[in-house]
Amino acid sequence: MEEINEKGKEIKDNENIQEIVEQTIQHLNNPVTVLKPIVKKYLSAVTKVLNEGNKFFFSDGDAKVEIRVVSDEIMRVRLAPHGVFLEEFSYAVKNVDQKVTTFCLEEFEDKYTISTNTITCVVRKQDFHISFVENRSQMVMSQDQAPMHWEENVEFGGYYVYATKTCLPEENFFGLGDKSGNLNLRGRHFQNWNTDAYSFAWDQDPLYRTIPFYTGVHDQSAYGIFFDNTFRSYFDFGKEDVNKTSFWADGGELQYYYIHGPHLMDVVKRYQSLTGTHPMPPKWAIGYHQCRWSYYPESKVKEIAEGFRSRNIPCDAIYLDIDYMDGYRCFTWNKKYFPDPKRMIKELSNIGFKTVVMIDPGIKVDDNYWVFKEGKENNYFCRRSDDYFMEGHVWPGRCQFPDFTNPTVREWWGGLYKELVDIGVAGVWNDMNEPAVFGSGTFPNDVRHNFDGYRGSHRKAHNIYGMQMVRSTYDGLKKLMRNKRPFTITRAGYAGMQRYGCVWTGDNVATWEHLRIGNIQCQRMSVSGVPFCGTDIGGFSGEPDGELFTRWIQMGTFSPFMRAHSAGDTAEREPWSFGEPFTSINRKFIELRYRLMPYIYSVFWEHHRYGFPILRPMVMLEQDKVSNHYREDEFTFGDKIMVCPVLEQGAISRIVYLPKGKWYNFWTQELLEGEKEHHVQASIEIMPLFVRAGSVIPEYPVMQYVGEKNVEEVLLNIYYADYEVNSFFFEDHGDTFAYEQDIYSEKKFRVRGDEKSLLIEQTIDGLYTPNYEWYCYNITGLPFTVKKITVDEQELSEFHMDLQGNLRFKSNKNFADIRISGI
Ligand code: MIG
Repeated sequence: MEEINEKGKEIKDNENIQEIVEQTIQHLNNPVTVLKPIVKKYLSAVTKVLNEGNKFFFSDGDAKVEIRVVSDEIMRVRLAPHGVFLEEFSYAVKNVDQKVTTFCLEEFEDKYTISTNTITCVVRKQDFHISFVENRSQMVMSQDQAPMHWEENVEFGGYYVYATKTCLPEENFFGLGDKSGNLNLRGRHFQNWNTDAYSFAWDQDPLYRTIPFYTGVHDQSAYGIFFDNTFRSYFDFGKEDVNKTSFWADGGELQYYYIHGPHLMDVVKRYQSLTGTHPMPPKWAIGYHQCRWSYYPESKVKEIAEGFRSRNIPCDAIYLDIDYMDGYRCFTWNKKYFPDPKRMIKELSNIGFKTVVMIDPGIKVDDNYWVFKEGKENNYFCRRSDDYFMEGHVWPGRCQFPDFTNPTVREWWGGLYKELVDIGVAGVWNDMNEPAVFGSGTFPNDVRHNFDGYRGSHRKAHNIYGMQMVRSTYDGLKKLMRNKRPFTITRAGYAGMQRYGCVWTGDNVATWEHLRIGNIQCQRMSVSGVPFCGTDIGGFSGEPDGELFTRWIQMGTFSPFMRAHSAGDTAEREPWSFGEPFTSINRKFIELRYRLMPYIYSVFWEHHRYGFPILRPMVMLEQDKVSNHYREDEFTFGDKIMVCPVLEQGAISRIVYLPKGKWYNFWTQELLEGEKEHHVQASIEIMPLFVRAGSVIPEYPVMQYVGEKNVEEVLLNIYYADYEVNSFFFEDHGDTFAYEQDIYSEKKFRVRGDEKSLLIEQTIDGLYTPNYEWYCYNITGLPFTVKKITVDEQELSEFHMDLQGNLRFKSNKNFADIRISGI
């Protein structure tokens, strides 16, 4: 039999023995080195198959493989090296079993097949190779290059587990969440181990989060693999060997989901159906936020808040970083800086500011500190394998750390927010939850975790720790705030984290390169199931100049999470810190964010309800063109607005590629053809933006914060197209969970134009009625002179063309169809 050693090269049995002998000799000479077995065991021929409902068990006599039909398009593969599967448990997956229409097992001479309506899983008898085939085209989407394999872990028990798939010559890869290099992952190797990566660099790996989900695109078709394993994991996309895509982990089960496309969008939506979507955020959370390490004392916080109001720059939230606490003790206040936090928060709220505070996992070892005392008495802190507490130094000094993988601890921690909620804190920011420890970086491997009753060392719990912390925060706030939507932000996380909070990309740097990195990171997070993401606008460390800051504000206007943040040792970093012309440009873009609020909010709904990503990179818009697999600058926000951030110092124009269809230049209203590149204006007042022809973009009046004004009429910006386009417009309370009971208004617009007319149809769903009565229309690009407008068959007498040549009129918001006809 042939074996494959660590480096993936094939070796014969006797060579293998030779290596073991050599290692043993080395070990005897130097007993300090750990003897690590190098023998990988591979599945051999299939000898048996058994079926139980939607699960199929294949065996080679010893090892077992379970293939489970999750839905018509998703199947799950699990490996048990000696036939015993681990108990079913996942922090990431909400529903393993979805709706399947039919499936069946068939046996052939050389293989077994399990088919649904859409896909077929093929298990080759002779060598246990598993592949997935699309029924319609008979195309092999993903196939084993070697049988699944494993290696015993003599130190901790369990196995190192490996899967190796074929990497096709023209195949490209996307996803994996938190990576800082090119969007396309092909030719690179990655590792997942949540890491506090202060001032991380281009392509530095690993970073803060673990999302072991990737998508592959070849032959114009896409599929995804979700390797649900919380141990340190690795991915190799044709780097080690151009013909192989591999993923493996330092422990746990080899368990992965094959997720079918054929469109990338379908893969991502199906991945979200497994791991969940982001709940609707409170509307203020998608406004502009101002943060710094740290604004203190109280007078400084107020000066900043008032600074926004006096300059008429919209802002919804101000953040308190660690210095608001008493000696960095979580859930306490430094009374010298903040003598009466309740009053301050109230005063901030009077001028439209929400207060968000930071909470870290490290709890100061201090017997006079109630949080420490409660945690200690109840045995809530993590312990080492020899039973001593896990201790490490963080901001407060010597600390112990709650075991957030214990449901009782999560419940306790969630309740600790009571006082903060009572005094009016609106959101919580969880930092340092990789977990980060000064000096050592993180916990040692032997720390024990409850792991929701399934037990594990830190090797297994490390990558999940941050997500369980923000989960506890989110659930706690949700209870304390009754029916109000919590706002939480986390630095670390794992697949499924989107159910509990939004994320920022961590400690970036004020450089042009980091603007580019951030642009890619947000897009990548978006196609990895974590769409509510943003960068520290301006860069956390280092000093941006006015130009860089303004370019970052422009890009940030189209980051799902829009927050400026900076380290304490840098110069002031508010939108007005750089003088003119920057202040005015920054104001104009932040205002644009608020004007587009109803559109942005609707895109969040499309994500929450239907699983669409918020940012969509070019490859997702046009995966059939291989050149798009390498485009990573431009993306759409939702499916209507194309965003082309300016990433170069001194740029006054740039080349943009527009996908299929027709697009209006947002600034000039010029109509441009898609499927080609254009050279467009991009001086400092402009970041190129394009609107898909046929779109309806709802707009609110500029507000200084969400809810400042009653919306009296909604402006509908409609862009003529000579084809049909659908648009969404979602509204609801903006801060409650009533949408779960259908208390919302979901409008669909269908716009269809021809040479002489434009038809706009509206359907309305849901049980919520907005307060305003009127829509105003701003119709761009009509190719004819308007003769007549009818609203639900009634002729409208008042309409006019404005200075830009746009058609303007008003109607009742409940119209069903509007016909504009011309000559
Ligand atoms: O060790 O709380 O990424 O956003 O301002 C640094 C202080 C701790 C790291 C976070 C950053 C935050 C800072 N924190």
